[in-house]
Amino acid sequence: MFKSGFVAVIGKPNVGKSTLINALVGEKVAITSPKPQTTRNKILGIKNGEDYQVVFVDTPGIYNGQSELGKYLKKSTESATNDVDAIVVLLDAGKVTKTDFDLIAKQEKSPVPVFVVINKIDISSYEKLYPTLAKLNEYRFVKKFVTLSALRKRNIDVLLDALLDVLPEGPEYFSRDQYTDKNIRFMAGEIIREKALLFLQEEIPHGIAVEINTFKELKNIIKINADIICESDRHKKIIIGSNGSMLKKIGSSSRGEIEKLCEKPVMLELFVKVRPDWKQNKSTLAELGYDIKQL
Ligand SMILES: Nc1nc2c(ncn2[C@@H]2O[C@H](COP(=O)(O)OP(=O)(O)OP(=O)(O)O)[C@@H](O)[C@H]2O)c(=O)[nH]1
Ligand SMILES: [Mg+2]
Repeated sequence: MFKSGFVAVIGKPNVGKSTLINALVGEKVAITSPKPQTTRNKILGIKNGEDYQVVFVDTPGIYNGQSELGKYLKKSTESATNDVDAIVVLLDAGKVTKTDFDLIAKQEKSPVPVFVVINKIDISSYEKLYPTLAKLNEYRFVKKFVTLSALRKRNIDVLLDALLDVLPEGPEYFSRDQYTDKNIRFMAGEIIREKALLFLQEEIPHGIAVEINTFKELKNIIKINADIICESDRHKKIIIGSNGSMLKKIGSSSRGEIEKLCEKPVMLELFVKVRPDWKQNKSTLAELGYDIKQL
């Protein structure tokens, strides 16, 4: 019997949803960063086994921002739990709060099995976790609780096996050599955003977006021209850095990773542009890949 299905992974920002999906799939499907609100799109990560195909749906962290971008993120997360075969609510072992309990409680009416997964056990002790686990036990509708470390890849199989237990018999939704629904052009933009998130400090990362202007795959090289979009001249100056040092750092580390992904040399031209209202303007958002109408 061939089993398949969709599994949505939801949770607060920064709990490790993207890290977990990368670990489950065994490939880098989604970018990750120590800063919250890293993921902005629904991204599919496909895990192919001999007799199964599990399609994981990565989602933006639960967020109540009032900007048009905030509305897009919220809708993205909410729509991700429609038409799936199982839901994973992910928690950070060291930072369980009322928001997590509310999110779990909200799944009670879900028609599909709900799993609660406690991540980052590598940096938390079981003693500290006891009160949380005791409280979680009150949610009788939860199919199974799993504790794991997505980063250290501990107990990942336990979760996968539990999910396979509940998945129905089904078709191959994607070809077996495919591990994500996104193309290289999208991934390139995300990699640039990941490096910017990594190197930039404070409020700037949340105010940036990346637009790929051209992506030309030639025989021996890939030529990419991209803009980092930011909200003010002050941010632009910081992103460029003194003598262009910050932009160079973001560019060269992005280029290295895109080259690894494409197995080809990459020529990356990176610019910084100011668009003060990009988070509020629906048509700009759509151009940047955050089109609420497509959700
Ligand atoms: N120590 C530890 N860190 C982890 C673990 N899993 C994820 N992290 C770290 O937590 C941070 C956030 O991880 P992400 O995977 O980006 O979190 P996310 O839930 O996808 O975040 P958003 O996309 O912003 O909602 C990163 O710095 C990860 O390296 C883990 O098991 N242990
Ligand atoms: Mg994420």
